[in-house]
Amino acid sequence: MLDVDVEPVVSLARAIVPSWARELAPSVPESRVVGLSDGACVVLESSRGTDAGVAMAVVPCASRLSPSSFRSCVAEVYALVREGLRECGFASPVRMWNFLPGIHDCMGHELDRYRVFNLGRYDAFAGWFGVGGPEAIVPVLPAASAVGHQGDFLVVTALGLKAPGSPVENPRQTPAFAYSTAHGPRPPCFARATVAQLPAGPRLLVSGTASIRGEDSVHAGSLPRQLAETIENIERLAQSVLGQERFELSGIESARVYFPRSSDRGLLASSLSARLPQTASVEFFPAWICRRELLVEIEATLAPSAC
Ligand code: 3EB
Repeated sequence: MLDVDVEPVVSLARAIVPSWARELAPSVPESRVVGLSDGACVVLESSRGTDAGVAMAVVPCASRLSPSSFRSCVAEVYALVREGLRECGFASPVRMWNFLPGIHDCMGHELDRYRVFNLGRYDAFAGWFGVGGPEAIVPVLPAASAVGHQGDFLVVTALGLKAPGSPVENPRQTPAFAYSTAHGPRPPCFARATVAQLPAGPRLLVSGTASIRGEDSVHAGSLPRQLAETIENIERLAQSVLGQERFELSGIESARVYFPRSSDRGLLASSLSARLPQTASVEFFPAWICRRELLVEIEATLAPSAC
């Protein structure tokens, strides 16, 4: 049984996995509480379906942890989520969602909580895939989103399948795992997208995508230009998929739009209804983006176009 105080946090955390992913793993969740090495505790939940599993870790009060404790907490949580997927029988993470408390809070010299998160996530991936550094990590990186929310808890969730996806990078952007130290001492470990075999067929799972060219944020202060840049990034990424299937913007089935300024919602909704297919289900999700200047981040799932 879960502590009564933890239950509301866990129910909030469940909404972080988009409905398309939750529907792939509809079983009643199994939960347990595990202690972390620095005294924090984590609620682990897993659910499964015939083709996929979802694992979720929630760390209540994670915003109270010191930088070194938060770093080791993230690394341990990643290991536990991976173990959760293995136990479900779906060991390959293809898509992850990370929700951080106080994402922009300063935790030390040039280190905000997102950068400390990246240190812990890097430790975890280096541990999962050997000590070979980025070369060993890259072929198996899942697609991801990492945003900031209002709560004080950390949530890390993963969608797992039997087989790994095929990672895709965007020629307009530096791969995130190859960012320079201008964006933190360790880079964010995720693929720009991955092609995963879902029960409905192959799907391009596009990571959170923002107005970044190379590794630099562009169009600071202009939502319309950031939105145009973001869509262009998704379009070029879709066109970069090698292999049997072809992907284009018109194949978007679902999208989630993260935005930090609530007053932008109307403009986002009207601009996107003109750019995205009418059949796409689009969810607007208030959240902070990992860099303060970014005003929008969009993730999406795409079906291949008929060829
Ligand atoms: C970026 O570098 C900034 O850290 O997992 C998008 C998707 C972003 C995932 C992550 C960060 C992450 O593209 C936004």
